[in-house]
Amino acid sequence: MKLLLPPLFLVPAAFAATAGSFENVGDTLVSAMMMFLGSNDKVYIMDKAEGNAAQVNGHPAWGSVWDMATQQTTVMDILTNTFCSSGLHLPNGSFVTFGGNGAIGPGANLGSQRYPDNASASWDATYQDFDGAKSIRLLNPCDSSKDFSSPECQWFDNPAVLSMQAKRWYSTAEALANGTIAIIGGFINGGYIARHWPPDDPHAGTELTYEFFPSLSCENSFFSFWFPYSNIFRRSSGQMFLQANISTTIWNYEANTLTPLPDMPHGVVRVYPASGALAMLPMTPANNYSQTIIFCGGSDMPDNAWGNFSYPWINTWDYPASKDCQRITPEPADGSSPQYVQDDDLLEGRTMGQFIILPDGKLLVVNGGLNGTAGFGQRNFVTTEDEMPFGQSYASGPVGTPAIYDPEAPVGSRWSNAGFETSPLARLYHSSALLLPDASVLVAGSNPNVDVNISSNVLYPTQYTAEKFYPPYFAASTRPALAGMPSKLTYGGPSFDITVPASSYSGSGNDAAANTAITVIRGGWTTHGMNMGQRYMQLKNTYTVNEDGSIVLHVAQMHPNPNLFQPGPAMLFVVVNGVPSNGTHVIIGSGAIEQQPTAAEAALPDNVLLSSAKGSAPSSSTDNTAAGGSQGHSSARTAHVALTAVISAVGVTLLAVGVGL
Ligand SMILES: *[C@@H]1O[C@H](CO)[C@@H](O)[C@H](O)[C@H]1NC(C)=O
Ligand SMILES: *[C@@H]1O[C@H](CO)[C@@H](O)[C@H](O)[C@H]1NC(C)=O
Ligand SMILES: *[C@@H]1O[C@H](CO)[C@@H](O)[C@H](O)[C@H]1NC(C)=O
Ligand SMILES: *[C@@H]1O[C@H](CO)[C@@H](O)[C@H](O)[C@H]1NC(C)=O
Ligand SMILES: *[C@@H]1O[C@H](CO)[C@@H](O)[C@H](O)[C@H]1NC(C)=O
Ligand SMILES: *[C@@H]1O[C@H](CO)[C@@H](O)[C@H](O)[C@H]1NC(C)=O
Ligand SMILES: *[C@@H]1O[C@H](CO)[C@@H](O)[C@H](O)[C@H]1NC(C)=O
Ligand SMILES: *[C@@H]1O[C@H](CO)[C@@H](O)[C@H](O)[C@H]1NC(C)=O
Ligand SMILES: *[C@@H]1O[C@H](CO)[C@@H](O)[C@H](O)[C@H]1NC(C)=O
Ligand SMILES: [Cu+2]
Repeated sequence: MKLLLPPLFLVPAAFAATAGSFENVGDTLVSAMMMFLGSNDKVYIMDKAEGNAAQVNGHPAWGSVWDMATQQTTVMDILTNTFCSSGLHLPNGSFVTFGGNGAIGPGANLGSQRYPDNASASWDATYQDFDGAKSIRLLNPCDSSKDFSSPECQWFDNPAVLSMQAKRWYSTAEALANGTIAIIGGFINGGYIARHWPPDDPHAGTELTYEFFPSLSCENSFFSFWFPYSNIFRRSSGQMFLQANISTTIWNYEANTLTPLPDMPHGVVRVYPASGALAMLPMTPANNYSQTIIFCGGSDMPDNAWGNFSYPWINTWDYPASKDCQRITPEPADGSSPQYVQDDDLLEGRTMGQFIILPDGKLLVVNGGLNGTAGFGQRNFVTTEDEMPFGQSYASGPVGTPAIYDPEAPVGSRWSNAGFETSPLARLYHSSALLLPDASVLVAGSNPNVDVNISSNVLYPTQYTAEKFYPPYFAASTRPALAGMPSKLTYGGPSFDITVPASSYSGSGNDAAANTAITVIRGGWTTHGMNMGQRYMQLKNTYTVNEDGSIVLHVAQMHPNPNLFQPGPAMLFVVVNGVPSNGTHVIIGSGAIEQQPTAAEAALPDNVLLSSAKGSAPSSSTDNTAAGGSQGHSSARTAHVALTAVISAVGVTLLAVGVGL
């Protein structure tokens, strides 16, 4: 039977991508506490072991995979409890996750079958999860050419075969330049904060060692305790930048030395459970690939409020989260001592905000709450279980409006949320976000509940709905479509060409060429407001504008220092007039865990402009400074300017940054 519908219903509204809006993009089946982009078409999702309705192999699922094209989700079996693990990419594009909680059953009670002498056999009969505290779980992402149900596409998770030396819950993972992963700290059994409590507890409930994957060598640190989910970035010199509580330190793990840097200003804590947003700002030719870290939000609760390890000693949900933002460059190029620099305040206070670096070099902050902190509990020090006003949540006031930060804009005008929709969904504790290849941002999860709670009277339920947020560049009518995108990038070495057809931009070819950036983004492995491994590097380029209006971009490989952008998977974007192409999946480096081959940067050919380029005013073919007036506004849009002017000097300077400090 043929149905006659009014014309309104014939307009295809599905997959409409309106700039500044949210769109529901499916049910994640498990709550998306952790996510990563596997290949270019699938996002892998992990929850804690809990009573999700979705079943796999006869038990509730806590793993799933979301397909970008169909927006359909499939459950995946994971053996061990992934609750608050850490994770990272490997050089070959695989991903690995570390640690988690013990085997738990309904209500997060410890498993019904316990083998105290054998953690790897500890198991719960209802949820059928094994102890995940020492787990190492590996996933080799399969693209659509493979049969997804085959074992090679599934999680490898077998504690009897592969596990860490120590129990690590809320550990941090950061890669070394050869692709080895350092797995750092973590709680032993969990708590609200790491604290010497009772005061004679020698290690504040935390694991004092760090270890490496895949070697599994385990080392003693000299820290008195590790903060859960410490904020850690590897620096260009190869040492680690470490920030926790209000302390900041450079950790040279090879020499086992600490070099203290200034404390975080205004007493704002950014690490879990204060959970400020943090990211390394784009490394660009214009900033000479310097590494600057930004922290925004978190909490400046007074010391007593953080409680006694078990739970907070105030009603956190009444305590406003911080608006404060700070930047720090751990290795200033001029050799000066690193200092925190006050940045523009967030538009509103946020705990559990999360930075997603966009292809155009701006940063989106999503998720989080106006008051309180991360974490959940059945009570706190002053409130009993039935008096918790926001259920089990230690935060309140979900912030559903994203905001965008332009690191190149003048101080005082870096933040904006103009035209952004407010999501009706609370994204509080255990929510996550990730950049997708279409340059939208996937936002999912939220579950400030000890076990699944979707009852009608819970304010912040276990959230299964995923949304896409469409950044402002979705207003463009045309997205660049490219030819010649590579699938691998090397550290230095021969340049390559990418062709932008005339149909991929509007306006003058010369202007478009001058206003193009080639950017490499690693979205990272996301949980708890962090994207472990998130990086952005703009490649140097020059260009030739052809008669037919097509633009050939002559593109340099990655900066030759693998410490800046460790080996492994990433997305390559071309951003023309501020509008990104779709991202292409690329592997940075050799694909193996080894000292990465590096080469000198190749010289790029001079720019060739066209006097009669499509729609263009006549322009000298040697005029390399055509767009110089816009320098300093957006790195992705204008960084080529610095490059074309100092093309021969830059390589030397960059190498000096890499090894000189
Ligand atoms: C990727 O590397 C890891 C670590 O070396 C290895 O265990 C895994 O099997 C590799 N994946 C593939 C598909 O070769
Ligand atoms: C611990 O449990 C694992 C998994 O069931 C088993 O393979 C292993 O033999 C056990 N080890 C000991 C010492 O009992
Ligand atoms: C953070 O450091 C301060 C100053 O050393 C200390 O008093 C406080 O207890 C620490 N906070 C936490 C949450 O450990
Ligand atoms: C980058 O290096 C160039 C060349 O040495 C120098 O002129 C420029 O000031 C540097 N830029 C920054 C942001 O440090
Ligand atoms: C924290 O304080 C509460 C209330 O006094 C107490 O029940 C709990 O055992 C304490 N936790 C620790 C680790 O001392
Ligand atoms: C869900 O949360 C509500 C509101 O806090 C509470 O009354 C209810 O008992 C919870 N249900 C479960 C299954 O925990
Ligand atoms: C957040 O805290 C402020 C200050 O205590 C309070 O006025 C406000 O009502 C709180 N917001 C929510 C959603 O509870
Ligand atoms: C970008 O990818 C989307 C699918 O996610 C596709 O519909 C679109 O056509 C692609 N655009 C270009 C310019 O390749
Ligand atoms: C990777 O680098 C670390 C630190 O320099 C070193 O300990 C390790 O042996 C290296 N691994 C490989 C496979 O080169
Ligand atoms: Cu958590």
